[in-house]
Amino acid sequence: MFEHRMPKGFLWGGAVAANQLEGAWNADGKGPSVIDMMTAGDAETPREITDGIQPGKNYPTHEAIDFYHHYPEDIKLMAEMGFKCFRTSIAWTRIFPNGDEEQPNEAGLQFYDNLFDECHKYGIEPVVTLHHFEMPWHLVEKYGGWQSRKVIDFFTRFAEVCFKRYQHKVKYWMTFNEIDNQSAFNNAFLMATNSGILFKKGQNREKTMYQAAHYELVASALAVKLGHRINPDFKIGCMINFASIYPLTCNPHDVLLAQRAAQRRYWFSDVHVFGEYPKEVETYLEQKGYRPDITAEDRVVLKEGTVDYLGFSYYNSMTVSAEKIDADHLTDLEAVHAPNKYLPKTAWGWEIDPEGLRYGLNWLTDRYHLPLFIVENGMGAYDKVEADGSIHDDYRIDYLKKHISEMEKAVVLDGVDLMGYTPWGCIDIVSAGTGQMSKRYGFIYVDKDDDGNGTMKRSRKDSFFWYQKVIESNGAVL
Ligand code: P53
Repeated sequence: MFEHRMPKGFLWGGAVAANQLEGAWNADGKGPSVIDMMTAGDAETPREITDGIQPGKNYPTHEAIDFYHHYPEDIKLMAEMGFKCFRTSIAWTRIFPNGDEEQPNEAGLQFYDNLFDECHKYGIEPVVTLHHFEMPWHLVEKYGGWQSRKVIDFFTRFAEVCFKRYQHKVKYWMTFNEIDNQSAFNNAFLMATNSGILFKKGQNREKTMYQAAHYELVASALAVKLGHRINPDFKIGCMINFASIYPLTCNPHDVLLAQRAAQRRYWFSDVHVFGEYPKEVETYLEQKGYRPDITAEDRVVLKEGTVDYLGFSYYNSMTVSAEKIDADHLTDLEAVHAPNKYLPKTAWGWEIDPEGLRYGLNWLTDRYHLPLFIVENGMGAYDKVEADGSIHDDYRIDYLKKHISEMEKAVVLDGVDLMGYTPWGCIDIVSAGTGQMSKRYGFIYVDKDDDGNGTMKRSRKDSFFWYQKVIESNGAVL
């Protein structure tokens, strides 16, 4: 046991992304985004990315939970839980429906004014991601997504409009959500959501990924510079999908591979934080003969636009084995993933590892020496509604309790500088990975099923009342 001292002003809250909850996918001038082209899948079936909207198919983001029209009610429920902050994203396509316009769409800007005002009514601080799997479809089609350097200009224009418009309403920003997902460059879903890239047959996926990621990193650095000029009080972070990486055994082959896997996955945040590419990646690109378009001017921009904090999601750890592929032959991280026999799994096969969060908080602190922000954590689960309407989600409470406890040890016992904690999907939303409604993360239940049926009625799960006490006690009562 340890004396409980979470810092005053710790940002307890919850997180979502525009595309997964707003719905209203073509309302008030909004254009379609890449994820609006994705059908619903399930635990076994991947989402299909269709070329344009096809009649008769189920596109779950189109309506989602219709937060666009329900936000006053939903923010009120979050306030009832005691939220200090609310993380969401600004859908690029509400502001620039095609992405390459000169002038923004006023109706889209007005929506986020209303939303942020609603948050402030309850003393809830908005935490805003600019790029969360929502690239305008037009940019995907016309420019090949982030394969084109031109997209840097479109994105920075979008960022500038948002920074100027909301400079007195939003202080905490993040540029790119989970930018490192694309280290798994063979995964079509992750390449589409991260970078708006649909591969052509025979295309070198790895090479393409390094180029696109470079343009994103430059765009992010330019946005950081712009943001700080507009309001020096802004805190602008990067955002990575973090998994603690473990060697399967203490065989040095496994240990070396684990180190290499971390180098291949965390170089994105190295560039965000240090403003330069790590040696290992430069050397790898050289060896592969990829020679991405990285100009001397880009390198200056990267140095000038380093981030203020590091935001990350934490769902699981990742164990790697060198049995088939060793450190010198590593390309795709998914190919070296090995099951960890010490860890239980969710119904979707995600390994549950609370201590990995404490390990990760320390690891990231050692590597980056920056304030950290846990902007996603949680477990997808099927919920059962009882006859009286109650939902006894003790499995969710158990998962979160264990993770918060490890988080608190990292802060109190290990001295980690942590800004806040926003568990994922604080209200039930569309799953990004599967497109399901039934993969639920929320404290707030939404009555809607995978086929789109339901009343959309919101209700409080047991975890709602539990999290309310956690926040009220600043994390002392778990
Ligand atoms: P879902 C995996 C696959 C897709 C998105 O994921 C992911 C991950 C994380 O390992 O990233 C984040 O909905 C993402 C959210 C997403 C959340 O994880 O597939 O930032 O948009 O909803 C949870 O269960």
